[in-house]
Formats: sequence, C-alpha cells, structure tokens
Amino acid sequence: MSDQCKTKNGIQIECIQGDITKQPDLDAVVNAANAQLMSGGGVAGAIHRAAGPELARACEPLAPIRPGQAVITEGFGLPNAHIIHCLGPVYGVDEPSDALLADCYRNGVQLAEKQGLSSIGFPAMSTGAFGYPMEPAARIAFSTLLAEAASLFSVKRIRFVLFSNRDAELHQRVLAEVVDGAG
Ligand code: AR6
Repeated sequence: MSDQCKTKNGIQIECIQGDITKQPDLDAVVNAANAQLMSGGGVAGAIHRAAGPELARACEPLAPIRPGQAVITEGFGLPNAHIIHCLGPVYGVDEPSDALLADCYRNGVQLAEKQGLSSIGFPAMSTGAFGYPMEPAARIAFSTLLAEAASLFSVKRIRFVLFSNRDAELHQRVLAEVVDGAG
C-alpha cells in the first residue's frame, strides 16, 4: 500500500479506510448531503442516524442548499463538535460537474477555516448515489484542497475516510500523484 498521508504547505492530508461517523479525533466531518439536508442513503443516512433527530431540526432552517454549497451545524450525537454539510453535483446532471465538485471541497474546507477548526474529515463526495467516477473525483478533491492550502491557517489536518480498502488505496495513489506533481 502507498503512503496513507502526505504533507504539503503545512497541511497534512491522509486517506484511510473507515466510517465517517467514527472519527472522534476530528473537529468536523463532512456530510455528503442532499439539497434538503435530510437523512438519506450512504453518508447522509449514517450521519443522521449517528447524530440523532436534533440534527434534522437544526438543518431545516438552512435548507435547501445548491450544488457546491456548504453549511455547518453542531455534531449532536456524533463524536465531532461540528458537521459541515456539502451538496455534491449529480454526475452528468449538475454541470459543470467538475467545477461544482471542486466548489464542495473549497467551500467545505473554507467553512472549517472560518470557524477556526484544525481538523476535518471528508467522504468521497458525489461518488455514491450521485455517480461521480472515483478516480477523477479524487483528483479534483486533492488538487482543489492543495490549491487552498496557502489560505489555510487554522486547518492543519484533512482526512479522507473511504468506505472500502479499494477506494482508500485509489485515494492514496492519486494523492501521491497530485502531491508529487505527476497528477
Ligand atoms: N463512511 C464513509 N464513506 C461512506 C459511508 C460512511 N459511513 N457510507 C457511504 N460511503 P453517498 P453522494 C461512501 O451516496 O454520492 C444520499 O442518499 C460511498 O461508498 O453517501 O454525494 C444523500 O441523501 C461513496 O463512495 O454520497 C444524497 O441524496 C461516498 O461515500 C446522495 O446520497 C459517497 O456516497 C448524495 O450522494
């Protein structure tokens, strides 16, 4: 397996296999939300189940959100103080999908920065129900976050939490390519 972790411009980016709802050492985790910020399948379902019904009540006044937008709530029953809810693009429907996916990562990490948080965990946004192919999505995620690194002073650690070993290994490979300049 390639390196799980890379540091660039003082920001550590790591890719692990795991569950986004079980990352107690992070200040915030990102929800792969729907526009209404309600429970659903995949990450949104897992986050709402773990956070409990207070989360849906906190989300109601913030909805709807647009593709690429990010909003923040408390973590409620999650082990994290905050949840950042981002709406990814539906692949091939919300266009331009690549720019909207980049907006998700940029707006998500900048919201964490604005709140003075130091660590944030992302799932692979849009790669489940929304159908974005995993490898180009990973490339967009890492190149966007590395481009933001120069404007991050509070955020020091970004963790990608991938559901399968296969997806974790793909992200580790793409991260190495993007950081080392081959991507
Ligand atoms: N932890 C980490 N990764 C996960 C988890 C988990 N607990 N569960 C799934 N994944 P998705 P999207 C992976 O569908 O494509 C929802 O129904 C999964 O394997 O959660 O942005 C919402 O309500 C995939 O690689 O998000 C929206 O309507 C990735 O997380 C819609 O789906 C994203 O899968 C959002 O679709």
